[in-house]
Amino acid sequence: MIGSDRRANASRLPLVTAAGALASLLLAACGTPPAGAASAGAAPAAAASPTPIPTAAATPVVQSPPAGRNLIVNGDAEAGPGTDGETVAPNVPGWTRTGDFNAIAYDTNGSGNYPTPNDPGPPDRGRNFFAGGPNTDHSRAVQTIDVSDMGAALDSGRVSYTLSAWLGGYRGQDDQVQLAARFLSADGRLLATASLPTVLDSDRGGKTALLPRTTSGTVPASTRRIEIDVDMIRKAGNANDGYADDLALVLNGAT
Ligand SMILES: [Ca+2]
Ligand SMILES: [Ca+2]
Repeated sequence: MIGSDRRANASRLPLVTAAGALASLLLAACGTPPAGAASAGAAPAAAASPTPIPTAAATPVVQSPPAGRNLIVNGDAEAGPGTDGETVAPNVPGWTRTGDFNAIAYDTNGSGNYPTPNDPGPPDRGRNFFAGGPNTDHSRAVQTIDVSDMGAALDSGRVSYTLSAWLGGYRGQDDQVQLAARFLSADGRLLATASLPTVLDSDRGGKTALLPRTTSGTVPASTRRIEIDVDMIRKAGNANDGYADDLALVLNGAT
C-alpha cells in the first residue's frame, strides 16, 4: 500500500508562483481574521487590524491574558478556501509557509484520498484541514503571536498555556505532523519549547484519521512572542499526508 500512492499525477501540478507566495505573505501580514466560529474572536495581538482604530479607543494596557481564547489565527484552516489536495491553496491566511503547506477540503466525495467528514477527527472540523501538500517531503507553516501586551502578567510566572490540535495521517503511512510552540523573549531568545506528541500510523491503527493531542505548562517569564511551528513530514507516497486541524493555544491565569 505504501508504494502505491494514489496521487500519481503530482508531476503535472502547478507550483506556487513567487508572486502567489508573495501575495500569501502579504495577506498573512494583514492578519486576516478567521471566518470559522472555532477561531472567532481569537485575533491575537500580533494581527495588525485592517481597520483604523479610533483615537478615543486607544489600545488599553492588557494586564491579563484573554482566558479561554484561542490565540492562533486560522488554526482551523477555515479562513481560506480548501483545495482537493491535488493543488496547493494560493493563500492560507495567518501562516507563513514553506514547501507546499496546504489547506484541503475534507473529502466529501469519498475518493479515499483524504480524510472525509466521517473519518475520526474533530467534531467541529468545518470544511478544511491542513496538510503537507501534493508532492513534498517537508512542508512548514509558522505563525508568530505577539503577547507583549500581557508582559506584566507573563512575568509573574503564573500564566499557564495549553497547546492543542488534532493531528493525523493517511492509512498505513507514517506521514506526520510535528507541532511546537516556541516561547521567545523581546530580543528573540528562546525561553522554552512546547511540543505536541506526534500521531503515527500505529496510533491510528492503519486508518486515515486525526487524533487529539495536547500539552500544557507555564509560560516562561519574559515571554513576549510565541511562535507556532507546524511541520508536515512525508514518509511514504507522493503526497505529504501530515494532517492537522483545530490548532489552539490558550493562556490562562494571572489576575
Ligand atoms: Ca477545519
Ligand atoms: Ca503520503
